[in-house]
Amino acid sequence: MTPRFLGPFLFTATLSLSVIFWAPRPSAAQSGQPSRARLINGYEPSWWKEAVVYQIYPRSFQDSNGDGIGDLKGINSRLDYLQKLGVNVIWLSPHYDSPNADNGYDIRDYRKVMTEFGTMADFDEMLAGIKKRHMRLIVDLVVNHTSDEHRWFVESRESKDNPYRDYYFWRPGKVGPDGKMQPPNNYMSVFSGSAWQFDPATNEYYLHYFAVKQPDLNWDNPRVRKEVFDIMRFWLDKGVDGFRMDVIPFISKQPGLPDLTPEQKDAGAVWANGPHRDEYLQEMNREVLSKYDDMSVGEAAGITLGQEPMLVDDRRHELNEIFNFDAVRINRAGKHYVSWALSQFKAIYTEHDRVLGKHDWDTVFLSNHDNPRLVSSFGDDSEQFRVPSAKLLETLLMTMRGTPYIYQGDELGMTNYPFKSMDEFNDIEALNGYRDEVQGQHTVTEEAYIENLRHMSRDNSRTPMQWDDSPNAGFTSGSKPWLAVNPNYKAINAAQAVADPDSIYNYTARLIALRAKTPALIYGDYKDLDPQHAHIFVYLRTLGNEKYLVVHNFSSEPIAYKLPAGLKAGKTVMGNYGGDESATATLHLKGWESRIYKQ
Ligand code: TEU
Ligand code: CA
Repeated sequence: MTPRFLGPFLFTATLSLSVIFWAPRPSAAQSGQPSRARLINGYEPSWWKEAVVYQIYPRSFQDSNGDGIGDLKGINSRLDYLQKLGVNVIWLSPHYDSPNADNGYDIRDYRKVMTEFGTMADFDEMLAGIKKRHMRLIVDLVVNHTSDEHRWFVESRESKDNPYRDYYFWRPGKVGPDGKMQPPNNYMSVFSGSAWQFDPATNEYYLHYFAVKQPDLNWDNPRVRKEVFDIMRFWLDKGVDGFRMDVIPFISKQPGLPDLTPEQKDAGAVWANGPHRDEYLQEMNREVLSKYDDMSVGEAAGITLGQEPMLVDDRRHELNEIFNFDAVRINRAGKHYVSWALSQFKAIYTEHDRVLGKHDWDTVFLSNHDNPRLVSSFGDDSEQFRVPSAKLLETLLMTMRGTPYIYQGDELGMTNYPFKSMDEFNDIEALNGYRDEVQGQHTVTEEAYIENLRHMSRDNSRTPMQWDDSPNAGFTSGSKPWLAVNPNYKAINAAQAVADPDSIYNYTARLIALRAKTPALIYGDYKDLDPQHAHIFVYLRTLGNEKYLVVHNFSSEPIAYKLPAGLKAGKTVMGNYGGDESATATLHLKGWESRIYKQ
């Protein structure tokens, strides 16, 4: 029992300790506190806060040599299309040499371009093309794990005393109650099965949070951290403007790698909270990121909203922003599709507003290469409402506080794919799950498994970009794209969209232009005006006397919506149905109608 008098001292001690622990270490730059004058609504202005990011999944963007696989020359040939849309930063999913067990997220050589994607000269030409058009490029940094074909791992598995052995996590198995050898602990891979692979070469297991061909790197080994920092400098010195960092919170493993306890249901949360996570991110910032005018966005699976400031508070010198998955994952429980209520969804943004302060910055996204299509998941991809609901969702992304992300094809309202059978899938996550759950444990029928994939599979977002109504949607001049083109490409394609002033593409371009010239939509305060309404999402963005009212009807039913608290709508700025119902307290909204007013 702690002697009583110690109590208060202990209390103040821990608080002060936590303050010391929590209090960000004033960096050199910090001594020159940014003059308040320069702050906008208390925020330090930055190009990456004002940017709109466009994510390219290179395998599916544009093929230039007819082999059915997208490539860097293909991207280069479409840069005018992106410049016209008005995006400022391109995030390129992995373009590095890889055996593609997980489509590039398994890297064999960090300084070499994937053969299918082209050459380093193609990369340099693409980068130059991006810069010439006043855009920036961030590349994907996948350093929680490598490919098992990376020379470090090839060396590491040679022998227990190989100099690269400690670049990865090797452990002896343990004898189970049935006397049989079993993995070192009960970690399960994200892609089904144990997270440990036995290697007869040295009779030990190696750790892989993802696929067997994606062994985890041991960041506790300072040589590994140095290797990573050198790789980052290699690309930054080439003129790249920053990194999207793959599962970056996972880099610090739990000491001793104990079993997950029954209470630890969410392995990701355990994997994301290792003891050295912040220390290593601060070292990365000190050694590399702080030395360039760059942008760093971390994919932060396992990090709760409450923890977000620990990674993005600019006084902690770790990352600029992270992807928190609360919103994009509202429609799933584990890997299963679930329905969701708008009030739940709205509450997430109110929480983000409450938790994140002036030294923090957020991302705003509802789609990427790991999630199903935006309009199919959060809108209504029926004939009647696909266009208005896609425009509504882009309006939401461009009027929330945080850096917005567009995933390739969202600007066209591309939809989920009508998958019918397992042979149409390519994604290792879908195929491994099928092997284990349908064929292995028979815990789910084939039809039910595919039905869930129709809603959830990552392959929904990986079908080739639909450029026009020619064969294979103009994605490839070859006969067989690596993944089938969505059969609705004749109706949904870029050529049609660019030519149609009322298209989702041109509407999104106008939204991006509005945001770029409206600081209130970037740095302004956020207030949800009707959190409990089941179908209406209405909020204010305010910066000084600049006030914008944004209202969305998240249903296909028309609604005569009376604004709360005697509020009247101001002057119409934009609306996805056109029209000009302004200076009124009641708004007659069509299905999936979205409007922006200047108050
Ligand atoms: O994704 C990590 C991650 O969160 C996903 O694995 C996700 O949990 C799952 O796919 C949901 O369906 C990153 C990359 O974005 C992903 O493409 C890679 O497969 C993964 O890491 C491993 O590198
Ligand atoms: Ca190609």
